[in-house]
Amino acid sequence: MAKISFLDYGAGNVRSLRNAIAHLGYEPVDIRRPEDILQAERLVFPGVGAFGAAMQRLHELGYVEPLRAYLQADRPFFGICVAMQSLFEGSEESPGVAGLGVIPGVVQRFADAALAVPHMGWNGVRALRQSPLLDGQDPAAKFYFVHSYRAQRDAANSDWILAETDYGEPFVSAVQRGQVMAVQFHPEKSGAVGLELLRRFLAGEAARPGAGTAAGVPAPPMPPKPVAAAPTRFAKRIIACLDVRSNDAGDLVVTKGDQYDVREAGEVRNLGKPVDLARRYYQEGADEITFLNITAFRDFPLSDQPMLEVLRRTSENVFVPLTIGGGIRAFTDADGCAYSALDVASEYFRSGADKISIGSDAVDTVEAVRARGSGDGSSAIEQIAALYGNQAVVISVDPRRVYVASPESTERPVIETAIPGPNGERFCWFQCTVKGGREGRDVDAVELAQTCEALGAGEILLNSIDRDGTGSGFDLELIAAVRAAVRIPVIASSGAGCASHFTEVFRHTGVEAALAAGIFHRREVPIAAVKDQLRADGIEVRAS
Ligand code: 1PR
Repeated sequence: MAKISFLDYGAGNVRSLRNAIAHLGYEPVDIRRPEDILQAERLVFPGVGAFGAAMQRLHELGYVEPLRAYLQADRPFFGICVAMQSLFEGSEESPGVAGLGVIPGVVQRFADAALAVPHMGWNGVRALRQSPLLDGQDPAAKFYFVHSYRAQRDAANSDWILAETDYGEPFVSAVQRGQVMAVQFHPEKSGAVGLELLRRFLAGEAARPGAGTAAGVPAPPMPPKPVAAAPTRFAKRIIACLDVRSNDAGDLVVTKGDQYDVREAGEVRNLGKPVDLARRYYQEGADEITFLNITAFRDFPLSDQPMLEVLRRTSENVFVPLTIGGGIRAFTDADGCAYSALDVASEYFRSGADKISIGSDAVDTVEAVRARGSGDGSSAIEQIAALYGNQAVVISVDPRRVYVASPESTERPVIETAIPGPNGERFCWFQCTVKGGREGRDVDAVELAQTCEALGAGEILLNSIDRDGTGSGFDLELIAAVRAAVRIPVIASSGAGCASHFTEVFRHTGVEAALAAGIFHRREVPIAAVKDQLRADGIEVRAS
């Protein structure tokens, strides 16, 4: 079995890729010194975070020249996401920073202003020619992408381009020449189809012997493969959410609020064990799993080791994106030891999270920005996005309707609502809360979303205290207002009671994802039934 060398430059969550390689029966050995690169038999290079940070790290480690030599020698190489982009000459994301320059072209930001950026979610891959890496893949298969920049095919690089994907425009989703290959998506987060593609590389089955070399010797002409001309279709995401807390016996359990009240007959509702439920939802076809540590606002999450252990164990067997929220902000523990939000988030990433979600601290940040007039780089959002990338930062919003008799009754932006208030009020605004809905603030959901987007957040998880656990459907007016106000992806949350509620929220608001908890935990509506309904209603979803 070939030795797998692993190039981890320490910028993000590569634990999942290590787990995927181990799950496939291989043991990755870390590159520790530049000379390890040229001795590698088979090299896997995951790229996370910004292009410039990746290239800077490679230079600091002295890896750039050995890597160029390895690639020029057409040695087995598999790059992922930013690592694929690093093969090009450069990227608009980091002007003036040179890439490895093996492939002609400059990576650019998505241009289509109508699309949510980052391109975050499941999309197809259209092979432009035959290759053992992709041959035989189900043309309907979808892979998990999360990136804001993309490479495009042109005359100078076309012999490198193996596959394209459509997102407003076609972009490069896989490159290959000889033994050198790389993909824009994350195979370690793309379920069974991603694991199979990774397995082919690890097993030495992903390239035809003598099929050309990275050194520029053109591959022998391949018999033209009838290219599936159908455009790839971006899927809506169905996310399973696990609200987690300790019960009165001190066990970490999955619970569920009814308008954020998680107690029933005085007891914390216990709906199961986090690791078991997460694995079940992965097997049932969830496109993402979100854990929310719902009492972390008062308990210090890093002392809450069971939550980190939940992440470590879940990431060993769940190969779709994991988000963790709860307690991500600066803390001083009982011993007076101070931790930054970045310290807390980094611990979550090291334990296997792909994204972190910030709730209460985001509201504090918006109030500070409003008072100061702008961001100053000190917020958790700015610090975590700068190191781990925008796509790693989700903002969890806990809004509730505040009804007013007229728009003049408040300074906050109101909507005229089709759902009258308790006294027949026809206007309301969406008040943000902190500490799990326990404390209302003078911030509305649209302002919070826009300010956090401007600070670098990559996604909005939009809950609704009014709809949470009710099964009465999503708060479409709230969701439509936030969706229209930002360009980053929005996840609709709270209130799902049946499969058609998902069709309703996608059709009415255009959000990229919808999340549910209660109907999945209580086994009332399987994830597959939601996807079947959406497919029947003409909405693109990933096959479960
Ligand atoms: O403020 O950064 O420490 O983060 C706390 C996190 O915990 C936030 O994401 C907040 O939304 C969440 N949270 C805090 N208290 C509760 C509670 O329920 N008492 N969970 C809570 C909020 C919202 C969703 C829920 C959907 C779908 N839960 O997670 O799963 O509403 O539910 P449904 O499909 O059953 O209707 P911080």
